[in-house]
Amino acid sequence: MTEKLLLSALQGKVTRRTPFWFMRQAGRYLPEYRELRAQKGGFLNLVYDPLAACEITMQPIRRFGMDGAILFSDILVIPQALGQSLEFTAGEGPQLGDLNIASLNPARIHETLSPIYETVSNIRASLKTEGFHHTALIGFAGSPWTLACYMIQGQGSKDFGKAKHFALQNPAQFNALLDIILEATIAYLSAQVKAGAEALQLFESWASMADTKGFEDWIIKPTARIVTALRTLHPQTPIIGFPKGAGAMLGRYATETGVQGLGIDSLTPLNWAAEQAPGLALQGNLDPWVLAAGGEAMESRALAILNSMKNHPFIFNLGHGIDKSTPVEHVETLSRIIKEFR
Ligand code: 1CP
Repeated sequence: MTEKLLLSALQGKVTRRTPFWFMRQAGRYLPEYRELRAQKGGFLNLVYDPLAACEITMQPIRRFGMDGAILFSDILVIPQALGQSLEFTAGEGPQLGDLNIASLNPARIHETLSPIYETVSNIRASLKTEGFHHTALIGFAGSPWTLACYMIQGQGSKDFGKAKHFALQNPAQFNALLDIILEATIAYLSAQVKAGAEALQLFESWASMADTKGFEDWIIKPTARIVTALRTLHPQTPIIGFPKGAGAMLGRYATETGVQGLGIDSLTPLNWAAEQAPGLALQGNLDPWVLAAGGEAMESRALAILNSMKNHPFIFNLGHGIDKSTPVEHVETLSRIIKEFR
């Protein structure tokens, strides 16, 4: 059996070659993605189409041979499955409808989400039939705080001010909302594992919006509950937490949530992160704009990352998602640099 290096790293092993994948590795920088999206008439049509979403997941794997294939979906399908309306208008990002916490129903999420489980099993089958035996299938969800930010704010935001106001002024209602999201997330991720996901990532994209107390209450505690529940249901399935912008709270996230892997953003030194996170695999952290720019700056920074982590369980990734302006050739070059590094 071919060793899946990404899973070995998440078991705490230093691997013979550094496994890699890139956040947003499927998406608009790829011409074959833009073509399929135009055909299907919109992002959510792709997400709920198990054949199209599988195809899109496979597109970057065929080109670059990553060690991780991440399910093509979005974190905002959970609010939608809970009953809040969701739209993606071209060029404008997500728009969520009015939030009525009392009407959200975690018991019914599978009615909306079952096509996504079918996508997961399709991807697992495609990886096998297309011969990508070294590639692990990564399922994912947004973490409760980040999802609550979108659900209250109704859209992306520079400060999520409305969401923070709500959290601070209505703690009981806010905690009820976190609990609902948490329950849905456990059920959703467990279903992804049953359908074939081999590792899971929790995206806490807006960790930087909390203060230190909020970080404990809204980020660490709910994440720990999700991790405990999933590790009980699926003890073999490692979980990567990615608290983007956690800063000096990274160590507490690493030691108190129970995750096996830690995603690192581009402004956090990897060596410092390793000290904060004893026993955990690290994943990161090339700036996506360094990838977009390419050239010598990209090569030297990529090699510096690889060298600094060569004796540590490590998965090469970006510090955030690939930008749509990124030339495909830069992704090719970076993939080659990582694969050839020893
Ligand atoms: O084609 C398009 O126009 C849609 C662009 C797009 C894509 C390709 C969106 C809209 N989402 C995605 C896919 C996606 N989203 C994946 C697929 C797997 C892969 O990495 O290849 C994943 C893991 C996500 C997760 C996601 N969605 C996050 C967490 C990661 C991050 O970027 O911080 C977040 C915050 C979202 C919300 C979202 N979805 C899409 C946009 C433009 C946004 C950001 C909205 C905002 O805050 O303004």
